[in-house]
Amino acid sequence: SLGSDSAKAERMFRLMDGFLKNDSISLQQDILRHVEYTVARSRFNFDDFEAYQALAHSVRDRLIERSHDTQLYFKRKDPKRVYFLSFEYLMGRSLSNSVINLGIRDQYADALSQLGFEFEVLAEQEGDAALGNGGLARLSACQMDSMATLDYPAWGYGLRYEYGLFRQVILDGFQHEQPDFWLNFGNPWETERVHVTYPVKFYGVVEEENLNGEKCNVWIPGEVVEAVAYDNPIPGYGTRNTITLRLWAGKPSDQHDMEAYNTGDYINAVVCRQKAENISSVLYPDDRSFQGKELRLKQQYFFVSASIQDIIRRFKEAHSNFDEFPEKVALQLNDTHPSLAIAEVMRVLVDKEHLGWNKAWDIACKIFSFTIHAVIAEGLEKIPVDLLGSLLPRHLQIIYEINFKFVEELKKRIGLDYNRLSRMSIIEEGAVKSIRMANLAIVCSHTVNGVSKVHSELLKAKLFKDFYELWPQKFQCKTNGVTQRRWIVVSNPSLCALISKWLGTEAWIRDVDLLTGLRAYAADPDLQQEWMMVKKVNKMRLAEYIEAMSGVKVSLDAMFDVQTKRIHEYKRQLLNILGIIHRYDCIKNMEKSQRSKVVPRVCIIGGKAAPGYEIAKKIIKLCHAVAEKINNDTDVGDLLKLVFIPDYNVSVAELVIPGADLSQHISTAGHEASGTGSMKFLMNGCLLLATEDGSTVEIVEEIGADNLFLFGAKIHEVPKLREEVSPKMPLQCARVIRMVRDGYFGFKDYFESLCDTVDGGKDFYLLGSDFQSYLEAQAAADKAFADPNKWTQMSILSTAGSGRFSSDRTIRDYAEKTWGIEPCRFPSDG
Ligand code: GL9
Repeated sequence: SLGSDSAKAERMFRLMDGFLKNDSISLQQDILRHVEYTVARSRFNFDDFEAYQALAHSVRDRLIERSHDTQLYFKRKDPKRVYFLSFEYLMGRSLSNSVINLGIRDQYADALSQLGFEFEVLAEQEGDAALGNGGLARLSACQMDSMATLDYPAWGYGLRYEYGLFRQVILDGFQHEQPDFWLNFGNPWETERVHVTYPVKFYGVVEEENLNGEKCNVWIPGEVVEAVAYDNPIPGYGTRNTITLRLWAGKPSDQHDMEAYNTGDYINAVVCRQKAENISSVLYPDDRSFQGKELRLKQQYFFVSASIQDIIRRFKEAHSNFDEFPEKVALQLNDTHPSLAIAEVMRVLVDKEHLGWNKAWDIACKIFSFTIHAVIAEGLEKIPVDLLGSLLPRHLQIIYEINFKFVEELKKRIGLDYNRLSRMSIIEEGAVKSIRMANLAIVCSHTVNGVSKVHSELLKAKLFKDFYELWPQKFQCKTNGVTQRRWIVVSNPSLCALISKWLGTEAWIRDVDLLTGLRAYAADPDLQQEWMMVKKVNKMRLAEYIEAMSGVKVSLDAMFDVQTKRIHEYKRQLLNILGIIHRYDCIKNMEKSQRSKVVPRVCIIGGKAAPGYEIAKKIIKLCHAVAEKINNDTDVGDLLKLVFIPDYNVSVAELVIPGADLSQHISTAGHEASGTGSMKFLMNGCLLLATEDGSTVEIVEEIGADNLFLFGAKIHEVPKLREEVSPKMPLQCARVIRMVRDGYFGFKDYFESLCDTVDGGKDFYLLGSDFQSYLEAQAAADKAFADPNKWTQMSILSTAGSGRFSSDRTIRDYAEKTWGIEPCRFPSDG
């Protein structure tokens, strides 16, 4: 009958089937409809930004439809799902990536041009979603793209910060931070799910109660904040699958309002509402340095609690027995930030589901896996016990209990080796008693992953040696990767077309190993010609940007030499700048007749310094001071330019990376866990100048040491070099530091402490001892660049060897070896 559910569904299906069409006229109508009814501008009068908004909404419609289909399909198939918990995501812009993954970029470009707009121009209207600091956060974004593309039943969970990573503004060469209120003009990509909300509790006390003769713990909170879900669709490429990144925002809890009504304090109730929203309001801009701040801990728990409630709700919709939980759920901890999830899962299973400790622990140990992104112990989070105890009293009890049982077990295994027991304990005794979040994560996780081969080895040999000896089987390696969809297809369309032309297929966009097919043509003069043309076009685009940002005109014949990443002493932007001063000094002291032999360079540096990181800020200032001197020296002209690109972020990277000839990844060996920027440059045929650190070691394995410029101390040599009482300071290095100290670039006093880090007797990051070898690598790069065919061949071989560094490979590895999940592909090819 007409009233039956299935008939209704059938009718609705027919009404909506083919509702969204992708031919040019339909797309034009669709965009205009959104101009008129969503953006509420007249279709006869709207500007580029409004056109972007309408366009974005039209794309969003298509994403929503696919995401519904995907979720319904997952629900029907009920596969094991992976839940990716990350505190940070650097998604960047969504428009181009979405239409490319949907496979309708050209159709949209055509429709827009019929309306008198240019796709590229509208795409520039979009601001970045910068809900993260750096490598770790961008990695999460790349991995989401791969999970969607490879059809894995996955969810991403995170926080919807209202203020993303600060905007970097340079005044007089100094970094200033400005708030990034990125939601100011609305965000067409997200959907607020007003009905997907969960209460998150804080503070209060734990009371023991009697439940059917059994003791149980009841947490009576002092504050409750509501978490509301914002869903961001992540479309896969070449599949209809579209997964969800669910970000939580703080919302006032109605419960609280009720209390206020009772007490009659209306004004205070309203003020409280505001306070709740603050939880998710701002991203902490300090990468890697942990300071036990209460708000940060609150954010972590807020995010974890809402996510776990959501995951358990979804599980319970289809299952009633928690024995099945590990067959249906994998929880991935992206670094220590979400590791409170362990205590939270235990709390829910024990206190709310009344499972009994051992059973609950058994389940927890089967679902968690942990990836660590740090190299040194100082990078690991420690939460002061007092702080945790006041904010989350029940969780502190649970962590103590976990630790007690773990240490008891451990004593049985290793005896009473108190040094080792105290090193491995989840609780650190000391001036400030704290919880070692990494230890908690390792104890509970079935798998602990490093992010490159050398990093994984370091974890086993140093950072977590004790744990490795106890549980060798837990430790694995998942070398990072980046998505070729964003880093070639979106950001370098001409290279994308060239690759597809020579491989005779676009299949490499999903099956990246096919890139090795380029090796066969690396010496082909025709490919080399076309390859050089593509690079030239990208350099032109970058040169225009540089001129617009800094007023510096650069020559396209020069080698574009790029170092863009967060500013850190260990990443050694200072080594780069000292090398540039040396180059400048050499040119100045050269016979005029010799200058024609110099390979011209444009040195490009970009990156943000954490607001409280003084030395990093001085490095930025030094870069500007040196640039000022060099760029205004007519004696030097086009032989050398130095530019700092302000406010480096994902969309700036999309412009910079394709235009780079050479890029620098020059961390002191043993300090970069992986590094992922290098992989993006590699994909774009940029040659690397690098130390044998992090993932570079594997890049060398893949493309061969002849195709990049390696230098510097190796990981095993570093400790010894550090021990040398007064580190070798080569004359050339001493000389350039002297120039800075003497005020050659001004700001003499200001740079003093910066110079001290190198020649103050410590030189912890070994700039001095690596200097000579750095200059040699630079000279080798110059020499190679002077031979364009040779250079181009190396460039082609770089791209050809970049396939192993696709996040598709990383994610497949995780799915098979860590999460135990399988693809679940919506049956359609559209
Ligand atoms: C990092 C490592 O330092 C990088 O070497 C690594 O490539 C990425 C991704 O695994 O993770 N760990 C870390 O804390 N950050 C990293 O980049 N920092 C930021 O994300 C700012």
